[in-house]
Amino acid sequence: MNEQKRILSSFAGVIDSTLREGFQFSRANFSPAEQVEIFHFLAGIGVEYVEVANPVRPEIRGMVAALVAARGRGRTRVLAHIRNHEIDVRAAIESGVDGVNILCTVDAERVKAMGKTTGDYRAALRKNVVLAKARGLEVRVGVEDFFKQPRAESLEIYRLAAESGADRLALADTLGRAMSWEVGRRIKRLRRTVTLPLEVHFHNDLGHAVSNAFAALEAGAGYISTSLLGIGERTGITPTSSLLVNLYVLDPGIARRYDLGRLTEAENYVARVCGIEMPPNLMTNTANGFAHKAGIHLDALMKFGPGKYELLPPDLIGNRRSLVIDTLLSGKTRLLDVEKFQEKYG
Ligand code: HCA
Ligand code: CU
Repeated sequence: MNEQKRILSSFAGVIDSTLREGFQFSRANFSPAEQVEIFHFLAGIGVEYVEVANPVRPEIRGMVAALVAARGRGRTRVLAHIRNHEIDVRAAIESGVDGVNILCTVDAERVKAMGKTTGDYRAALRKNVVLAKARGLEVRVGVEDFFKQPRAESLEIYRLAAESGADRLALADTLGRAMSWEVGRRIKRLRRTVTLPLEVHFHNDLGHAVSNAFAALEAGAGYISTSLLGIGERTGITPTSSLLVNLYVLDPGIARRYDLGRLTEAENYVARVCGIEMPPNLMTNTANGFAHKAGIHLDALMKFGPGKYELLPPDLIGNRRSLVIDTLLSGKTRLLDVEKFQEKYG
């Protein structure tokens, strides 16, 4: 099997965390109505899961309840992101979410600061997974900062989680420091001992959040954690639009599974409510995602059509093309040419 086929056969779904990781973006202060609106965008796109913050916090509880109500009978399931604490599991059960994403640490210092031994922490995990499963929740168990933690400790968490009935395991590149070759190597190795579906979460501090997601898929991970615009702590994570557009480029059939046409509106909405400009490096940017300016580009577009310099038709993701003329760089292309072009290609 080649890389492309391997990626497509491992890909299992999107776990969008705009309402959890994205909420941790310095400029995100979503109101309850905005949260529900974001949920509707995500459900409209068709992501499999929406991750929300921890309902153990009273200020979060109402928001989670509103999102559970918004979910209705749709296919998008709601997951609460919680710690390995029984009170968190109980709050999640009460909140009506479909599942829990339990985040574990294997950092001895962090466990000690909780006043626990590693043994206590592991025993709690076993109990928490069993409790959540007994109450009908889907359970994911993840390890924070996986790439810098002792391998044996993470494996022990995964082993325990699997044995206790977890449905999915996860690893996070919390500091965004993993290189794609390391991601591929570590996940392939992990797949030899771990059989449950794997979810991955990559931060973008070094600019690898998208390519690491694909290295992970190629190595056998199934679920990718994303957020609209890629917002999150610091520089954020893999953008939902980038993940889906990449999948589309690998296999246009992905457009039957997700409504890609809503990506532009969804990401522009999130930018607006965060009070920020759209990032210029996303294809969902309406000013430049499909803007053609250099003479060579414009000229080729006029002669051969948009395919020469567009990976995909802009309207596929709900965006539009713009032709930038009358600049120092735009060469011979004139308004008349643009009008003719538009008549032909829209
Ligand atoms: C954080 C936690 C997390 C958790 C990811 C996950 C991370 O630091 O806020 O549960 O998969 O990056 O480790 O977002
Ligand atoms: Cu994170």
